Amino acid sequence: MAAAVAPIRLTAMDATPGSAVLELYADELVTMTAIPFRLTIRDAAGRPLTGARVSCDMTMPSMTMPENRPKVTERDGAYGGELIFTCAMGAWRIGCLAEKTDGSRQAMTFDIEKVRMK
Ligand SMILES: [Cu+2]
Repeated sequence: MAAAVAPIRLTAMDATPGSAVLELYADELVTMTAIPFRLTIRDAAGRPLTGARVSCDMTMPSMTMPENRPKVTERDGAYGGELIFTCAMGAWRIGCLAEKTDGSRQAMTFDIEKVRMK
């Protein structure tokens, strides 16, 4: 299903370049549409991080929004699910947190400039 679309690829600004990549499977980001996503996290050696507990929190820096936490499932060495942007009145921020099997945590922040109203 999602593989047919070339994803929009976002890099976490607070992670080592290339170590956290969020792919959104959509031609264009529009509101009120379930958009499949895939988060790939790599260690220093470039290996995909597996076995972590990953959660994501979608917020808008410019306003208070209702809680928006997509369900995240690990599959094929990445973490994915579907997310929905509920507002087109500004930038979005997707904050993801990986709790690794060794107990350490990695935070990753992805910024999205704008989403079009459907
Ligand atoms: Cu909003």
